[in-house]
This record gives sequence, C-alpha cells and structure tokens, in this order.
Amino acid sequence: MRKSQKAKALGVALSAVLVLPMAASSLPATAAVAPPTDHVWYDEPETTPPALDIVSVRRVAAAEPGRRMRVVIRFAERIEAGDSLEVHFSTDRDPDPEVWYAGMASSEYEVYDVDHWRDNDDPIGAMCSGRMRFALGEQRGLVTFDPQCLDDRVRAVRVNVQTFFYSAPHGREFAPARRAWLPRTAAYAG
Ligand SMILES: [Ca+2]
Ligand SMILES: [Ca+2]
Ligand SMILES: [Ca+2]
Repeated sequence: MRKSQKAKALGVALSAVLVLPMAASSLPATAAVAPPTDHVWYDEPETTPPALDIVSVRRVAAAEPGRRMRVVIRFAERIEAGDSLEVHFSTDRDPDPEVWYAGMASSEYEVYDVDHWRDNDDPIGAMCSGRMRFALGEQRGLVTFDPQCLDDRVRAVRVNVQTFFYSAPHGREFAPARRAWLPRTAAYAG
C-alpha cells in the first residue's frame, strides 16, 4: 500500500472510531426525548388569506389524567358567523387521523371517530360526547378535551388545524399544511 493510501485508510479508520461512539451515545438520547407539554406553533402570515388566517396554535398537556388538554388557536382577524374551524387529531404514530372535530362560529360543532382525513364527508360516528368543548372568542378558538376520550392509552397528541369560510369552502388555511401534523404534544404533564 502506498503511503497516501495508508494515510487515507488510517483516516477512515480513525473517523470510524471517532464517529461510532458519538452515534452510539446519541441513540439513547433520541429515544428518550419526550414530547413537550406546552408548545406553540407560529403559522405563516397569509397576505391574501383564503380563509381565517391562523396565527398560532398552542397545545397544552392536561395536568393529570382526568383533566383537560387544550388547543388554543389564534387568528389574524375577528371571527364572524360562518367561519369554520376543523381540527384533526392523531393519537398514535399512524399518519392518518383518528378523530375529527368540526365547528362553526355561532353554530354547532361535532366530534367524529374517523379513519382517514375528512373534508366534510361521511363521518363514521360521534365520539367524546361531553368530554370535548369548543369556544370561540374574538380572534381565538379554544378546544378543550379529556385526552382519554380520544384514546384510552393516549400518551401524545398531534393536531392539524384548518379554517374555511362557509360561503367559500374550497379556500382553506392550514396549520401547519394540508394533511400534515404539528409536532407531538404530551397528553399529560405529570
Ligand atoms: Ca397563517
Ligand atoms: Ca394516527
Ligand atoms: Ca397556514
């Protein structure tokens, strides 16, 4: 082996020695990372919003089992009658949602058990009866729920938020994006 080849081989061996312990030490840390108990997503501003512009989505874990988790959605404009809000929930690592919440300002809301992303079609059945609540303020939507109504063994929750104007349902605003999830939040702080 020529001198340069030897040096190259040694370099590769050394880098393997140097890299391996780092890789090994990073594995347990990655596996041990727990989802946050309180996290705010700041959504991009819309210059010509196709629907109620979402500013931020905060998810706060329930203090303990039996208490409620919160999703607080802030909007750039005042909410008006007919503005619609939908939240899909996932309680596992499967990319499809399990729960779909649909509500409208100055009207009713429903919570459904689903097996894929829904856009106002054929819900499977109602769920979380009495264990999920919805409130709309001037520029804020609040959904509170018992995480166990989503899933008995829930440990973390992901949400996708979307808005649309009832009069123009094809224009939609999403956080973070269509059929994409915000980072996981722990279901319980304790
Ligand atoms: Ca936005
Ligand atoms: Ca899922
Ligand atoms: Ca958006």
